[in-house]
Formats: sequence, structure tokens, C-alpha cells
Amino acid sequence: MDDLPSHDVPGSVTTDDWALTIRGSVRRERTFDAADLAALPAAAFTGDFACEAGWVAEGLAWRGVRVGDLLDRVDPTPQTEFALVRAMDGDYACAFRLDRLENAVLALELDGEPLPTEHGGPARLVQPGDADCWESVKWVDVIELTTERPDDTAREIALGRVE
Ligand SMILES: Nc1nc2c(c(=O)[nH]1)N[C@H]1C(S)=C(S)[C@@H](COP(=O)(O)O)O[C@H]1N2
Ligand SMILES: [Mo]
Repeated sequence: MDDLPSHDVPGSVTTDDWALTIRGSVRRERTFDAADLAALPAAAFTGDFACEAGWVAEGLAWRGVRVGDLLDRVDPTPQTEFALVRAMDGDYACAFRLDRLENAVLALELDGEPLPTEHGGPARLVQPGDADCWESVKWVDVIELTTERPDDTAREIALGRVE
């Protein structure tokens, strides 16, 4: 594979006792720890990752769980149409339509190893199809389901770095 460029790990990223919480417009809010996720069916795909800034990392093998499998377990209310995927680095968050997020993978491994913290470990959102680079949220810790499109920051933060 071509390596992903390494970016700094912000100080607010903590991987000890990490868990993912899914909350908002759901009937059964839940927190999944690493063991809970490991017990779910695995989802994997290999693809290239291209950043808006102009670089491409080829042939990355991601493995984790399909987000749709997680959402099934929290029972979203029928009015739920969107989600905000939040990260541990401050205000970074990305909004998705639910039908699109369902097909994304919450990656826990890259190229057969636990996902390195430098690349978003313990958990990073990855999209098997076309996506913008900022939609691949690193250090995911909360998914908030909503009925209206939530405001987000990811695109602005990412493009602010590209200029
Ligand atoms: N939480 C979080 N996720 C993020 C970002 C970020 O700043 N914070 N940057 C995004 C952008 S613009 C890119 S190109 C990739 C970079 O991934 P890498 O650091 O593994 O190369 O992460 C994406 N996910
Ligand atoms: Mo990017």
C-alpha cells in the first residue's frame, strides 16, 4: 500500500477506555466498547483514499463494522434522517444522511493491524464508495441521530487547511 500521510494526533484524543456512544433520536441509546464491536459481524473493503489537498493513498484494507449494523441496535425513531459523527479532536464533526451513513464502515483495523492512532484509531469512519476526504472522520466517539440536518464543521476545518 501507499502510506497515508501522517498528521499530528491532537492532545484531546484519548484511546484508553475508548467507547462509542450512539444517542439522539433513538429508542435505545447505547455505548459500545471495543469488545462489543469485536463481537459484531465484520465488514471489510479495500480502496484508495484521496485528499482534497491532492494526495492519494492506494490500496488501503479497512476492516470494522458496518454502521448500519450499529444503527439497527439503537432503534432510531421513524423520523430520523440524519446523523452527526463526532470526533475526539474538539469540534470536528460531519453530518450525513442516514441512508448514506448506513453503508459506511466504522474501521477498527487497517491492513490487518489495529488502526493506528495517527490514522484515527481506535475507530475511523470510512466510505466504500465516493466520499470527500473530510467525511472519513478519525477518532470517532459519538454518533448523534437527528430528524433535521445538523450543522457540522468537518468540511470547513479540512478546507481551511488546504486553503
Ligand atoms: N477527526 C478528524 N477526522 C479527520 C480529519 C480531522 O482533522 N479530524 N481530517 C480529515 C481529512 S481532511 C483527511 S485528508 C484525513 C486524513 O487522514 P490521515 O491523517 O490518516 O492521513 O482525515 C480526515 N478525518
Ligand atoms: Mo483532506
